[in-house]
Amino acid sequence: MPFFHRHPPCQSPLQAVFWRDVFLGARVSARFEQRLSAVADQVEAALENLLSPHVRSGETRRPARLLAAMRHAALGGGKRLRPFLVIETAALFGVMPEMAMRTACALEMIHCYSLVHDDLPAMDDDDLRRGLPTVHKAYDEATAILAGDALLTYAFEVLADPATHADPFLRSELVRLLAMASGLGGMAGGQALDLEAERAEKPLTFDEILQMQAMKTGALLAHGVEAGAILGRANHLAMARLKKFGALIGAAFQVADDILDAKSDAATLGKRTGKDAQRNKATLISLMGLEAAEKRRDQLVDEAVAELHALDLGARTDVLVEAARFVAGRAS
Ligand code: GRG
Repeated sequence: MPFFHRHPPCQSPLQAVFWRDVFLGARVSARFEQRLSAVADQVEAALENLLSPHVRSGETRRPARLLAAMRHAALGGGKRLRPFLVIETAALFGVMPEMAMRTACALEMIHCYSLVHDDLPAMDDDDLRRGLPTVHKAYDEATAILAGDALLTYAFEVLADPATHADPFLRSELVRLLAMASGLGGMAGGQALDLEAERAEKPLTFDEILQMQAMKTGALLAHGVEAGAILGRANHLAMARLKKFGALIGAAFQVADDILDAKSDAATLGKRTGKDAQRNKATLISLMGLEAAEKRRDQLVDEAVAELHALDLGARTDVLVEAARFVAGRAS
């Protein structure tokens, strides 16, 4: 019986519907469904704690409207895929979920900030996100900018805090690599290339699209795997394979996203769809067609899974194998 028909009592009917829609069509086991939604619940609780109204040591005040906008952005929604990758990659090396949770939350806060800023009128100008009004609609533009800024900076504060890990060198690696994944040569840089391309006369080439997508969305997903491997103190060989795995699922995620944008509807996705075609945007679909894009997505997943099998960790990698399949087959 699929998981959404026997969800735990703590889950509201609305949450059950959310998860049912998320898993529609994904070729993953009920065990994986349960694991992803259980981790999402743990991430929600940890974020709730980090974004509580209680003033922390070193702070003088938590401005109520700004905090409410940050909570709107970060709580009560999302698949929590990036934190899941941190936690499950760390688990390969015996790291308990609670030891990876702050790192996972820091990454999710960066993701949430990027969604808030991406939805702003100066960028994608969207009204709907995760089935709710976007932050600038629910509050106002200035508050949305500040909420994004504060989530971004809070992520690094959380990582740098000794509560995240006892080893200061490991913490500084987490900070450095998250900054690289989200900054100039990562997500923000990829977003800039995407915006430039929209205004350019010539459409992006195939290779340029791949590079832009690897930076804009791939880098943060790949960082989830990388951060988990760092927490697990993976050796060089395992690290290299896991980084390759992360890059491949990042690429598969983006192709899947383009396919969803072309095929799905706003009610299922909880955000506006058909944007790429409306803007005449160069995507892999516009260059290769839908069928070839679907084939490429599946190839990327197969290559990603091969990297995991080469790690030789046996059944321990099963969850990540399913995560790769889920990334490609998700319905929202
Ligand atoms: C504003 C610096 C800056 C960057 C924005 C990530 C991004 C760059 C823009 C988001 C636009 C977008 C919708 C891209 C498609 C891929 C994507 C990030 C989808 C949303 O991620 P999910 O499916 O969302 O993991 P949930 O809601 O489940 O967390």
